[in-house]
Amino acid sequence: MKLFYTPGTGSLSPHIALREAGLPFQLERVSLRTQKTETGADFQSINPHGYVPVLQLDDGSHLMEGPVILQFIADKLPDSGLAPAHGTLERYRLQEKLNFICSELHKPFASLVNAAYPEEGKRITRERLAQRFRVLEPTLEKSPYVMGERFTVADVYLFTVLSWCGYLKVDLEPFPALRAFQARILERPSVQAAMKAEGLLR
Ligand SMILES: N[C@@H](CCC(=O)N[C@@H](CS)C(=O)NCC(=O)O)C(=O)O
Repeated sequence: MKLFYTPGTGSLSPHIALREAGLPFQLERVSLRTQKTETGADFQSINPHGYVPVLQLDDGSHLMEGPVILQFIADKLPDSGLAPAHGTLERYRLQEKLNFICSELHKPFASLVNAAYPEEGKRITRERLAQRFRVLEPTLEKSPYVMGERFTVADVYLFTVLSWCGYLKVDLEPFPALRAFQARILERPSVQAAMKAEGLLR
């Protein structure tokens, strides 16, 4: 498998998941600006939407959309516990969390990185994110992970999204449980290794 990634973006979550699962994989860096990969490939021919992550499977086909890629990786190694078994209510709970993180947290951040987006719009986005965090906070006060006592791919996704808060001026100060969660996930060897490989940590 090969992960097309851009350092520090949403592709960090499948990158961490691949390391958590201990699966063999290659990385190919993508410039979102030029839409070229590090080998000179035209990224639009890999994902016509032009966004990461993309996972290239061993048959050469490409899998898109972060929450789906995360579940695919987890299912490669069911014993890892990175996702509950298919068909269980817990699996739907995981999908509920992944969908929430993707649509209610990840996507709003896109407006904060868009230089053309008006400041008033960015202020409203930051307020909306704070509303979402207020609801998430009690969950992480009670339990170490998004799904409770068990570490899953939802945690690597939430960790990745929260890592953008600092430089995009989304205030996590009022959310100590979210900050403790970040610190807890950052300690994992898979997270350290992925962040080092992406040049985000020394
Ligand atoms: N729906 C996609 C969205 C992925 C996404 O927004 N990726 C960002 C990086 S975090 C990106 O590549 N943006 C560049 C672009 O949209 O042109 C997913 O869930 O994987």
